[in-house]
Amino acid sequence: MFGFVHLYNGQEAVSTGFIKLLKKEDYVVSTYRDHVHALSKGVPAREVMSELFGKATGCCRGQGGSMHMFSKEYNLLGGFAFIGEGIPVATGAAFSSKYRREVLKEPGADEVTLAFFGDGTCNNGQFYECLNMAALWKLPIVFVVENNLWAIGMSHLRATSDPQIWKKGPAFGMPGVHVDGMDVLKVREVAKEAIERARRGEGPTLVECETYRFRGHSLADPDELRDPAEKAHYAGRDPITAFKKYLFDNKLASEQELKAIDKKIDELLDDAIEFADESPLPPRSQLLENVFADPKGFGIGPDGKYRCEDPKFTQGTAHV
Ligand SMILES: Cc1ncc(C[n+]2csc(CCOP(=O)(O)OP(=O)(O)O)c2C)c(N)n1
Ligand SMILES: [Mg+2]
Repeated sequence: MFGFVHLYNGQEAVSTGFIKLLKKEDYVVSTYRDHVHALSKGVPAREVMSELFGKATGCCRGQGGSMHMFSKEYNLLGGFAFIGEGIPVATGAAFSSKYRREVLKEPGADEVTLAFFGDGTCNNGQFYECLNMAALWKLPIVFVVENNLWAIGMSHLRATSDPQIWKKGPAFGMPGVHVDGMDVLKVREVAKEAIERARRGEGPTLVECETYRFRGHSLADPDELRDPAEKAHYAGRDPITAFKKYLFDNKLASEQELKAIDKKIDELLDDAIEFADESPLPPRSQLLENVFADPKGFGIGPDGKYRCEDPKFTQGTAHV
């Protein structure tokens, strides 16, 4: 993948450690590094790959692209390119669960919402506004900060008054936890406690996961600003390699078993790529669907033709 695709390599333990504990009905809100969150939540690889290819078979029918994965079926509420934008959406989802449970008396409404975002985003106002509301109303939400130490080319240490993000939780009256975000079992332990707490109705938690991105900010970034020694240090802590070692050391899996899993993954990927490659592009008539409540009257209709006969819509003036 080339261009504005923001890879997640190095951060996998965060998505896996948290999302694999969820029920299908629980909500996940992510950023532009959303491909892995989508896969962890259960969105089929074919749909994720097709969305990356901009094809009609993608989870957003090709209209979202890499930064806007969304799935109603799996309660994945995005995929947001604007940083911080997903945090209020997640807070709203958590509010709706609480409202349905406590006001509308829907017994099954015990969903938990996870909001994933980066260290740089913690300097945005929406983060603080939402911590306040979530603590005030004891919302069933976990704020998961993926602190990879960088916001594009800005070092976290140079950009924030207090780099210990977890401390901002107690300032709003909620627990704040720091965890090694490159150790999937440690992440899972912290995640379990925070998710259960939210489900019990005891309110939100802020979790800071210390991690690192192995690639540039996006694949359009030549990644020349970070110190090679820093990159090498974190490469040595690769969460996947570390977990593999844990499995061997504790005799939980054999080399052969892991090779079989690798083979399965390769097959799954090949299938997803082939599927995406062969899928059709979205038709032109889809352009304004899901953008406005009623796309009629904008002059874009069935492919290649104007749907609306009214001259005011066909003379090049937008009447919105
Ligand atoms: C509201 C807004 N302002 C600025 C940008 C440009 N921008 C894109 S990514 C980014 C840095 C985000 O860093 P961080 O939150 O640490 O996430 P990471 O990329 O490290 O996962 C910025 C400033 C944006 N996308 N949205
Ligand atoms: Mg960052």
